Amino acid sequence: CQSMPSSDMAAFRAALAKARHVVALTGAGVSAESGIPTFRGPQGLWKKYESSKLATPGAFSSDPSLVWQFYHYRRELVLSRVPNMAHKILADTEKKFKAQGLEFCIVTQNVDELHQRAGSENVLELHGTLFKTKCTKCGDVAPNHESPITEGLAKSLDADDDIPLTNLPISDLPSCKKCTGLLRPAVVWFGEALDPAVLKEAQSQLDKCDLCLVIGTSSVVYPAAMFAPAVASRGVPVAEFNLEVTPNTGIFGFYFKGECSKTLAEAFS
Ligand code: BJW
Ligand code: ZN
Repeated sequence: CQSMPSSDMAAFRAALAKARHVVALTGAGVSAESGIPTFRGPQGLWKKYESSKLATPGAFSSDPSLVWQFYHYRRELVLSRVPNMAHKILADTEKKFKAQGLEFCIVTQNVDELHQRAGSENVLELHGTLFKTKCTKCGDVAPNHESPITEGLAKSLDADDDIPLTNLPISDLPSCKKCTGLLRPAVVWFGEALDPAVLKEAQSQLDKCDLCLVIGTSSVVYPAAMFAPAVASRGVPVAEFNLEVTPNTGIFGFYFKGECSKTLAEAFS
C-alpha cells in the first residue's frame, strides 16, 4: 500500500536547499495560466478535436491542409500569449543555480517556447516546437516564427477558434526554401520517435539530478511519463506540482496541489 506523498513545503525547501542538480519536467499545465489550452481534461484540446486526426503522421499525409490549420491556429494563439509566473520562477531559479555553480535544467513536453521566452536557457524540448518546420522531402529543420506562416492559412482561419473545413491546396501550405517540398511542424506526433539526441541528453540529466520537479503534466504520454518514476526509484526526491493527482503521484515524495504559479511561488520563495 502506498502512502500519500508529503505536502510539507518546509521539507521541500530543505531538499531544495541541498540540491545541486535539479531537473524540472514540465507539461501543458505550466502554460495553462498563460491561456494556452492543455491536451487532456475538460477544456483540453483532445476533447474538441480528435488527436488521431491531427497529431499523427498518418493524419498529416492524408490531410495536410487540416493539420496545418490546427498548427497555424496554435502558433498564432501562442504568439499572442506571454509566459506566466510559473515560467518566470523556473527561469529565475535557473539563473540563481548557475550563479552558484549548480545545475538546473528544464525537460519540457511543451511545444510553445514559453520557457525560453521567460528566460530559461537550459531547455530540452522532448516533443519539438511549434516554431520550427521540417521538410517532408529533404528533411531540413528550420526555425520559423513567421506570423502568419502563409497567407493561405491566414485566410482560412479568422479570429474563429474552430477548425474550418476549408481544403487548402498544397500551394497555400508552408514550403521548403531549399527544395520547395511540403513542410510540416517539427513536433513529435503519436507513433513517432523522439529526437535521439534530445532523448539522450534528457536521460543523462535525469540520471544525474538530485532533485526532480514534475510540473503540470498528466504523466500519461510515453516515454516522458516514465522519467520521474525512474528518478524516484533511485531514491532521489521528486516533487509533483499539479491541479490533480496523476497516475504517478503515489510514488513521489512530495505533492503540491493547485495552480503551479501559486505552488511554485511558495516553494521557491
Ligand atoms: C495544471 C495546471 C496548472 C492544468 N497548474 N497543473 C501504450 C503504452 C505506452 C505507450 C503507448 C501506448 N500506446 C501508445 C503509446 C505511445 C504513445 C503514448 O504515450 N500514448 C499514450 C497517450 C498512451 N507515445 C508516443 O507515440 C511517443 N512516441 C513513441 O512512443 O515512439 C516509439 C517509437 C520508437 C521508435 C520508433 C518509432 C516509435 C510520442 C509521443 C508524442 C506526444 N505528442 C504530443 C503532441 C505534440 C505536438 C502538439 O502539441 O500538437 O505531445 S501529444 C500531447 O501530450 C503533447 C504533450 O506534450 C503530451 C503530454 O501532455 P501533457 O503536457 O502532460 O498535458 P496534459 O493536457 O495531458 O496534462 C496537463 C496537466 O496539467 C494535467 O495533469 C492538469 O491537471 C495539469 N494542470 N493546469 C498545475 N495551472
Ligand atoms: Zn526541403
